[in-house]
Amino acid sequence: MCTICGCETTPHPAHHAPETHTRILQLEQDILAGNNHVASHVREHLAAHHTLALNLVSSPGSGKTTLLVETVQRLRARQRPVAVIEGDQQTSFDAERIRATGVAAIQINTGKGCHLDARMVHDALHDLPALDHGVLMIENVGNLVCPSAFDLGEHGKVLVFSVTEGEDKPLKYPDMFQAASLILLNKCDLLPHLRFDVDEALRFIHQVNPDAAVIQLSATTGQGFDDWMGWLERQCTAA
Ligand SMILES: Nc1nc2c(ncn2[C@@H]2O[C@H](COP(=O)(O)OP(=O)(O)OP(=O)(O)O)[C@@H](O)[C@H]2O)c(=O)[nH]1
Ligand SMILES: [Mg+2]
Repeated sequence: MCTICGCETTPHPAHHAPETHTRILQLEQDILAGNNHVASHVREHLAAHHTLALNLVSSPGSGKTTLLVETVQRLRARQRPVAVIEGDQQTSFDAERIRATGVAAIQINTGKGCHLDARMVHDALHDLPALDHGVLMIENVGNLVCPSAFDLGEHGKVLVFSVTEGEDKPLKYPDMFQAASLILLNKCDLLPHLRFDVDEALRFIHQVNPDAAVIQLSATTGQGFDDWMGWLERQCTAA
């Protein structure tokens, strides 16, 4: 149940009297504190195995799974242990796309929920091999709002922002853009066919998150992947 956006059965605070707001805010704080507690266990497990964990967030269809399919194959070619946790409301399509590469993947279906939480990741880790000095990729549910509030025990959030979404998304969804350590500007192969101003998008990104690193790439052509893999290797070393 998500008290951040009111998905599933929880009513949104805006629809309630002030005294109810207080109660809902308390509930939100309790849920986030409980989540953070489990996230710290996940972080301990990852640290014990020197595993880098990244939480891939984006709007639906920005190219997370396409990017992951290409990325896990390149990591395997570099002898990096790698596994994927896939989050979607329904279907196991994305986990099947990952498993087709030979990489272990766990699919989590959140039903009416709009984000992964730390408990889901914690439980999925029981079904994955240990990834000593490797990488755990977590593809969150496609949603630019709620996943920003939930720590999964990851080292960082990587936001996949595709050029078909419009330059204004950093200003419309600032929480998610602020939460990201790295922003992958995806589908750059389509730029010649779109009216998307890259400079303006970069300006908006840095307006809400001045420290964000940005890599321009294409998950389908492989353009920009050397920079992305280089960034990953540096994070692995740090982890
Ligand atoms: N042209 C182009 N298309 C891309 C690129 N990356 C992904 N796509 C296409 O975008 C569509 C969505 O890609 P997915 O990888 O399924 O996106 P996703 O973010 O995993 O989607 P959800 O899991 O549903 O949120 C597919 O048709 C992909 O082929 C890219 O770099 N360039
Ligand atoms: Mg996907």
